[in-house]
Amino acid sequence: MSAEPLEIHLEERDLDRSLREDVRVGLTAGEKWLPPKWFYDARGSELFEEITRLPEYYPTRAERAVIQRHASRIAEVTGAKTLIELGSGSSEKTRLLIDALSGRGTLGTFVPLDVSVSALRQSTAALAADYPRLRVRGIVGDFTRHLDRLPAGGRRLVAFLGGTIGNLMPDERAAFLTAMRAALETGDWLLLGTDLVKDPGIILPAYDDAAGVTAEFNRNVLRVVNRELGADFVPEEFRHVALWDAEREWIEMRLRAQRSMRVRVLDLTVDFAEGEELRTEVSAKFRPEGVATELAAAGLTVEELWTDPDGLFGLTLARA
Ligand code: AVJ
Repeated sequence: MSAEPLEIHLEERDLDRSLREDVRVGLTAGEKWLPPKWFYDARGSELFEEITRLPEYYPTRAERAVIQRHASRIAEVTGAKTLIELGSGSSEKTRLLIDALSGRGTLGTFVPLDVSVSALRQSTAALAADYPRLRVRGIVGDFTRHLDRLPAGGRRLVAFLGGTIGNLMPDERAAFLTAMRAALETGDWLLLGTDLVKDPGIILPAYDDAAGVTAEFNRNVLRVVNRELGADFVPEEFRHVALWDAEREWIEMRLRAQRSMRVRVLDLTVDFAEGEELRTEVSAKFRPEGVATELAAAGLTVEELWTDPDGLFGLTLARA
């Protein structure tokens, strides 16, 4: 089967409207910020794929190792007929789940959901080619807004991998998990990947690699704003900064203005003092007991919580 046409729940003009809103709110705030979802245009999605192959970026390899080890158990416990993946990107690691669920003969449909049309086009075409008997229904959407549009019925397993949940702020995370529970039927499953708290000496290089790929990924958000909204950021004049917040146990990525700058965007004039920083991402790290508490607070029951052999990354299977 070839992939079905993408179902679009985020039209160009919704995207444009929410980017404008985010830019207006974030760049006029006392401490300037932009949400991380705007990294992922075609170039940003490619840069992220490149990050996943860097020696310093352990999360992707660690998560793949946990999934590999427990995929057959996940297939056995869930018996899922429909696998939904939120923020699916390339869906590379998800192939392990597709293989395990297909091996048990239960899986009929795979539904990747992502904001990036380019990433979805590629992943759905590749999956449809490699899994001719699988129905592949890509959805262009935002996992913080479109959980009510997921296909209904039939023993569903929702995978939210990569530690992407860590990109939500704590209040957004709680709202997301509650919305997730509401979107599921009792008996459906959630498979959640979370990066774990560990020595910052391991975490920091993952967000500040020697080859400078993460720095380019970070600056890409300025290129997106320039292109989409006609802004005049000079990305090269911003330095990539990654820092570990020990209290909140999260990584922040920021862009530091190397000189004072005036940027025009929309009808705004945005001034940066020399050294002023724009926060572009929070990537929270978790403790296993914290994951369980947050899931329980949303009405989800933990069935299993696994980590990779090095204890770097967590994978939780929870039941609605
Ligand atoms: C894919 C969102 C989980 O937070 O680690 C990689 C994105 N940012 N390097 C992460 C990211 C900087 C990544 N997530």
